[in-house]
Amino acid sequence: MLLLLLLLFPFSASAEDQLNAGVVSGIWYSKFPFFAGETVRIYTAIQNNSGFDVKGKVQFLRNGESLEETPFSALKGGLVQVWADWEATEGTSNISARIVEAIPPVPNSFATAQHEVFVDMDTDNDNLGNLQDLDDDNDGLTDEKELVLGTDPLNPDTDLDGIKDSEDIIEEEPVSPKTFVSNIEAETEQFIGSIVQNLKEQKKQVEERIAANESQRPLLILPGIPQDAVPSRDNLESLALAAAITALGQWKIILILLGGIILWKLFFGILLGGPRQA
Ligand SMILES: [Ca+2]
Ligand SMILES: [Ca+2]
Ligand SMILES: [Ca+2]
Ligand SMILES: [Ca+2]
Repeated sequence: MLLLLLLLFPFSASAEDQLNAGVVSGIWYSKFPFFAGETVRIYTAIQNNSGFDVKGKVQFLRNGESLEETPFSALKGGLVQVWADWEATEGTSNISARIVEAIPPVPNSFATAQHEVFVDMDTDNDNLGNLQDLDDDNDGLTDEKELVLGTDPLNPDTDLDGIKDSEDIIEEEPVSPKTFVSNIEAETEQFIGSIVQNLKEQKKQVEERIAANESQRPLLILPGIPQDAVPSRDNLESLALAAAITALGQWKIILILLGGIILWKLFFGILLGGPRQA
């Protein structure tokens, strides 16, 4: 590593009035890639090619804001690593390290190293950032499918019922046109069958009711009346009249009617006083 850092060292000679020391051309991390929320260590190194020992601090910055200041002491001719820890945030960050408060002072042109890094989220912690991961929440449904279904691609259990999204969603098998037609036919057949069954039941009930009426007819038979002449059980007035006619006989009716006429004539004759004499 040290040899590599020496190769990276940005300067081998400098003007006599400048201190020949500074950060190497680079920033590196304790792991890569890393994801948002993870704590990573940011490294840089200071090469001191001067004839003096150099002390000071390295200020680590993210997007121009200070993260940490780390003291260092670089012996003449030596190389030291300096680091700071950073809890990575999502997005693009410009990480830089610069020597401050150095004794003796380090030229500004040698004092700074920087690196731009993009930090992705890894929602399901499978070491594959969400940009590359097809199933960010590892619930068995791809992000694309979740967008169609309306579930949350960053939450394996969108409705918080303890069942992951892929098991909550029952995927319907696509229905072929042939199956679709068969289903329609079966449903139509079932519908017509239920209508026919219903009509059969109604017919049976009507027949039972007729049979019940037939069985009750003997109860209504009156003297002299043929069974066929009984119009219905409910028509009691007709039954009573028919029974009376049969019981008296037609000749008795005629006699009664004649008697009635005679009585009528007699009654009106007395009442009116008979024919008047002149
Ligand atoms: Ca992932
Ligand atoms: Ca998913
Ligand atoms: Ca989900
Ligand atoms: Ca669920």
